[in-house]
Amino acid sequence: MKERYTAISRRQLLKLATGFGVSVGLHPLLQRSARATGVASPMLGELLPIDRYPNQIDLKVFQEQIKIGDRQSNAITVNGTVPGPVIRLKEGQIAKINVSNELDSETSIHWHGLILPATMDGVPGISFNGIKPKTTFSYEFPVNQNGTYWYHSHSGLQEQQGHFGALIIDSLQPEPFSYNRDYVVMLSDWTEEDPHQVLSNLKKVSTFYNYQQRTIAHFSEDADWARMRMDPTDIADVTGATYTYLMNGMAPANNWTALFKQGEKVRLRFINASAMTYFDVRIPGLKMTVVQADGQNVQPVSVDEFRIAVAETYDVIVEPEESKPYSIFAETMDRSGYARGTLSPQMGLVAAIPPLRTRPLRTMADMGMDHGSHGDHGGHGPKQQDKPIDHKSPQMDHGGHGMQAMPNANHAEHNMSEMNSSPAMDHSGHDMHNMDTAPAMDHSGHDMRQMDDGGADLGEAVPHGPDHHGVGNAGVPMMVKNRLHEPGIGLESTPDHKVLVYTDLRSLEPGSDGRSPDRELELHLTGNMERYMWSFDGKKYSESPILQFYYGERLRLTFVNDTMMEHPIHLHGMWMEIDNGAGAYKPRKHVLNVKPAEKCSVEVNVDVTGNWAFHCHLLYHMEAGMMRTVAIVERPMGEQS
Ligand SMILES: [Cu+2]
Repeated sequence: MKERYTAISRRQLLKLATGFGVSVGLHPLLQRSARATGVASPMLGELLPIDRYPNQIDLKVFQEQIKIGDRQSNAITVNGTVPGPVIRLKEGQIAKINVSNELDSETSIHWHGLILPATMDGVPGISFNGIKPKTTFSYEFPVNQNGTYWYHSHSGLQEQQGHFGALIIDSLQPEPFSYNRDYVVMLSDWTEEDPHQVLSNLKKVSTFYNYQQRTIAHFSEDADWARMRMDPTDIADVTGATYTYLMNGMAPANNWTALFKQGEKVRLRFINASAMTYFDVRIPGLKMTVVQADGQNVQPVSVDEFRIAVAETYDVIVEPEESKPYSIFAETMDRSGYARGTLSPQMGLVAAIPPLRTRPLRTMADMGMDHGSHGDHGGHGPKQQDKPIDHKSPQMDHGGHGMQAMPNANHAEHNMSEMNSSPAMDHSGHDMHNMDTAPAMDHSGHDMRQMDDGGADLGEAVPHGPDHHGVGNAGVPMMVKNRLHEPGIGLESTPDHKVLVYTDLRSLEPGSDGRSPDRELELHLTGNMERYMWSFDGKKYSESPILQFYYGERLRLTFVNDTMMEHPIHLHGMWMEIDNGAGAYKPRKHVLNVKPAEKCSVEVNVDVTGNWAFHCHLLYHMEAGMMRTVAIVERPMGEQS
């Protein structure tokens, strides 16, 4: 709450923090959270050196009224705060974390990005039975990695209500970069609405929160978009119409502040803990050097801006040259709002807040109509096809076929001749096993050797396969292409302003496994926006088969995004090595943002056992069914490795 930030001076805060060896929440509920150790105040955000890592950490999950911005609202807190406390662990230790559920409903904590035993991963129904009301579950796992991670509830929609926090693992070895100050910058989206109400609003009217939607009169001109059951203004399902965007739990007006002294290097650990919101992050006047992505060291890249998908983390180092305040500005991808804080030589200073940029519109490329592309390796030049669609523009007929050829769920309408002969046209019996053997899975132009170069036929469009994935999929793009080198919607045209792209990410160390993948699974990201259905391969979680990974294999997972929205795809328990052309230096990530009409691949070393969650990290997409269980099984007899 507001008073929390102003009533106690920063010096007192630091005293508190250091006095306990580990700091505690600054909440009226101090007494109960004081029992927790190994945790730091989320509001403060600063990570101070600690001399002792606790053997045990106690977390308590409450439902209570807290103040966000200037309003009281109903939240689910961890140890009394939103975000919950920053948990500090040390690489090499055994983590023991006791989570007590003070709610009336089941809860859970998933340790996002951690490689640990499946039974400790914290997903009810997959990893364990959840934490029943008024009980405590003790998580215990070895900590075999370091970097910036986070934790959150994996029960229902609790994450939207504030049930998340940062998880920082200090490195055993000296880090390959240096800094004088170290801050967590946790971004989130907050609504005073009950998240179940939000979901039910979306189910009733998928554009419920899209106040920027064109007028009906205008929209009726856009018959082709309507036929695709899509709207070019549909950038985010849930927007600033209901959300307040927070930085370390603080609304823009509360101005979360990170202090620095002139000449210092400051590490900022950005974590996107949003339920639904992508942010574009910049600090006007400062270059940011990206040193970690998803907790993994990368070869440093200097950027002016980066997009952070839901659930991703990026660590950057900045060196403010002047002793003046700088705005830390996190603008939402749909330009409907922002989270904001200040990097400042002293408390109470503010810097100019940039105006929100123009709302972007979906393009031909997002609809899979950009088949004329010839591998735009440069990554930044706006191509003609990437311009927003304007019906008066001849781009609509670009390449010589009209929109009437766009396939959609109405099979009577589409006329792609090769579909008529394909066995995959039988939509009733679509399952993963069939997909592995169906001739239709051999997408044209797909060549394993080519892909071993990094899979990166960047920008080269290939036709979408014939399978439309049934009613769970409103339409498929005609052409899909690898878009890892593209900055993403709204960031295309930024001369003299470097925006991070996935092809910039190169692991600092080469991967230890030189094997080429011996098997490929292709998964389509599917949806029917009008009905707010989201799924993989047109089947929602409740009706989908378990996805089988073979123990010991190196697997290529290929994603084809049939929808016109970005999806942050998250695999639990195993790293995804992004096939971005970096060869042995593929970056390891736990979340991959897959752009509209994109086809891209990751490689996975299947070196764990058990069952794991695999899902879109947009909370309402996951809830609507965009999730699978991955089971690690023995390779079936007779299948070649
Ligand atoms: Cu999604």
